[in-house]
Amino acid sequence: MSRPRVLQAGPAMRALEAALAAQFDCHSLAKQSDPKRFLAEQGSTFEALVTSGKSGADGALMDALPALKAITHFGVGYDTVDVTAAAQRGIPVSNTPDVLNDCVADVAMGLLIDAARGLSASDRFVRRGNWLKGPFPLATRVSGKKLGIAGLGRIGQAIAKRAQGFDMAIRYHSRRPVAGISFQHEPSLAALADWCDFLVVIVSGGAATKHLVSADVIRALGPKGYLINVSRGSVVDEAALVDALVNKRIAGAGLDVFEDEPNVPQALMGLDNVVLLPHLASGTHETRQAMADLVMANLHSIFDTGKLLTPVPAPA
Ligand code: NAP
Ligand code: 8YV
Repeated sequence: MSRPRVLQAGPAMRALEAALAAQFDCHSLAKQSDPKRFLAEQGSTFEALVTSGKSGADGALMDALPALKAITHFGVGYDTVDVTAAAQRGIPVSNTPDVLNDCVADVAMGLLIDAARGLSASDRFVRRGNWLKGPFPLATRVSGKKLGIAGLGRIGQAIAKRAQGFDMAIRYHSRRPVAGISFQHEPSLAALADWCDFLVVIVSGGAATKHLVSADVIRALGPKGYLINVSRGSVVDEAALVDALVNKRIAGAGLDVFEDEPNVPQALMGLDNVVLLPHLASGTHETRQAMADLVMANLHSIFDTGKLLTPVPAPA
């Protein structure tokens, strides 16, 4: 029996590419010398598309793949997949939820502690030989402080669990209160920013959350507040954040994501009040392998049962 034909939209981790090649008749669109011509000649033969945050999938690509039974997305945040276009064409979409909660929450706490205690900045201080000239300046305490979480979903709850170990008081913002959660729900993100010492952002990306962390929210955080963003760069008004960091109108920030990755605003490069990470929160061998396994499991499920294992919700 011939193996189902699967199209890979862009590059993927080596282990996923190997599994795709071994288990399906898989072809990479990015590796074609003329992707448009390739789609015109062979697009109708593909039954599944594998994509990622970087490659995404728009309606035009879906139109070029008329036999598509599913889109499987490597990553939980699927904001670069046009889910409305997929729903209109009856194509289900899967993502990779839950398997990355722990690693992303670990990095959120790591960024928070680094931003407050200046770990990265003090490492630079030692390497520059500055310790020989005097002590590193005092920093900000983390334990027992007030934590605001924007987005108390799967990862937000894993962050809250860790923060409880640091005796932090926790409140959260989302559109709806989460059932069965005792932390106080705050309907206004600006009010949450005003209350907390640390605001961790872990909402979903996309049009609905674009610049949710606005200049007003950053203002409400104030000169003693820290912003930690592990969700998507689009969620924060980056120009307003850069302005606040440069002019010390917030105490600091820890950022894993940016509006125009991998481009990071030049104005942040020389600042010690911001920790800059290259979108690595899920980037451990164990978690990325679990994400790849879930992509493969979704593909087998759609071909064996006609259903995805971890479908994303239908667009509103
Ligand atoms: P999730 O379980 O779906 O949680 C998303 C949360 O965002 C929910 O609490 C949701 O609550 C809230 N939310 C959504 N739209 C909102 C809006 N307009 N205003 C306020 N709150 C809103 O998702 P998850 O698995 O925790 O993942 C969250 C996001 O983290 C992903 O979508 C992805 O973008 C990002 N992420 C980043 C990395 C990284 O490497 N840095 C890794 C993994 C995930 P309501 O629906 O009630 O509003
Ligand atoms: C990955 C992510 O870095 O899952 C997500 O939403 O942002 C990260 O886990 C990304 O998906 C890899 O393409």
